[in-house]
Amino acid sequence: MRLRSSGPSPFGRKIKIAARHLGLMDRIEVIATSTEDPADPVRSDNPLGKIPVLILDDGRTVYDSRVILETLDHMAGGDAIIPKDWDARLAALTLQALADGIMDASILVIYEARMRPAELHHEPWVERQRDKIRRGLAALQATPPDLGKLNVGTITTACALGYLDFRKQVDWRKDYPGLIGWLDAFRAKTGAYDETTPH
Ligand SMILES: N[C@@H](CCC(=O)N[C@@H](CS)C(=O)NCC(=O)O)C(=O)O
Repeated sequence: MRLRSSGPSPFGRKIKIAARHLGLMDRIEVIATSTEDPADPVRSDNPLGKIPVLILDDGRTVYDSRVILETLDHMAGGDAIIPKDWDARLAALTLQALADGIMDASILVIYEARMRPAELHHEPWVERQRDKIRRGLAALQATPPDLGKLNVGTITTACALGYLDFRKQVDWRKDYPGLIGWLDAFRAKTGAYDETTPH
């Protein structure tokens, strides 16, 4: 299989952590992808032009990160990173939605600076995105996710914190210190987090 992704992509990191954790990474070749290059083939694999995209051995293309994780869970026999038990499943999927939302807002903060001319930069809109990040982090700190068995929710939460460490949209370590121990505990559970740190 081939995975279109980039080193810094937090959504791509979800896939890399999950694939390593499930022992599937040796079946995946990572193809460096630039979503900003109009000539990059990613746009023919995913009309949205977004990464990650997983290209299966039979040629089917799978996106977005949630569906790819669903696919990896299926390949690992099911109940691997997406719990079968309904209550646990609901909690994991909702946590994934929250952490994905933090990453969406975090990416928009970066894109505002990178993609829009400085004279069009609109600070209230950026603050609105930062507020989403802060509310998300506050919710996570208030009820730290259970780390018993890694799942799509906890993997995505770790990626969200890692992306904020990398791009520094907010200083979560100062403002939400209760999450520092959580991330350390996640890292202790799987080497895949440190192996996929963006540089
Ligand atoms: N919902 C998507 C979000 C993916 C996403 O936003 N990826 C970013 C890079 S981390 C991207 O491709 N951005 C390019 C663009 O929005 O055009 C997922 O879960 O995979």
